Amino acid sequence: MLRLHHAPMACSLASRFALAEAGLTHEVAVVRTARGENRAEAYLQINPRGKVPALQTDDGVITESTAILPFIADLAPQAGLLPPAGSFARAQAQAWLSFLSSTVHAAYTGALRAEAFEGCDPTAVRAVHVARVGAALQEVDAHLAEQDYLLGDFSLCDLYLLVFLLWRGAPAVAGKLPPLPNLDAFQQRMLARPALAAILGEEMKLMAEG
Ligand SMILES: N[C@@H](CCC(=O)N[C@@H](CS)C(=O)NCC(=O)O)C(=O)O
Repeated sequence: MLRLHHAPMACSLASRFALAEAGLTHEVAVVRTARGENRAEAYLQINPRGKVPALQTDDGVITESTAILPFIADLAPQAGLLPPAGSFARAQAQAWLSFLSSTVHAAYTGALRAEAFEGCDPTAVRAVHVARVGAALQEVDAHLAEQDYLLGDFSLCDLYLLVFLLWRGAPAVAGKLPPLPNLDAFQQRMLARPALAAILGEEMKLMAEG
């Protein structure tokens, strides 16, 4: 049994994409962070940090995208979502997952949730972090000048990247990022994947429900 605890359009969307691309049977449990459901006792029993994603498995709960994503890839090796464990290419994949989590996601957190930085001026916090998002994405954009996907061929790293490209539409960052032509083209390539387009349709409906 695989049950993904996921908030609409949150970073957990990468895990949702990965489960679909892996072809694994799973359930999605929607956690409305906008309604505080992630702070309810029932959810804290699953992830005491009150964050999504959390993946319930037969062996227990896994938290943190950088742990969940490779776990999904390894459950479905036939899907070829990541290079084999122990290979040089796998280490490169892990480097991208770490960069996306610790640099890109962290920068977005400051940009989108500036008010959470207690004792700091939210306008200043937001400006610094929007600049960091832009710089980090420019680095990725330059990487994609020579190749279509982060590792050359499509991989799970691209699913994680896609989430952070979709976040560019958030009011706090929209129109404030530098031009990212290679990432724009990448996003279009990714959205042409039927499984991803179908999930995004569902996500839009969930977002509309609030
Ligand atoms: N390092 C964690 C970060 C998880 C995280 O920050 N999740 C956000 C959604 S993108 C969340 O659950 N926010 C709800 C909250 O903090 O109240 C991961 O990558 O899994």
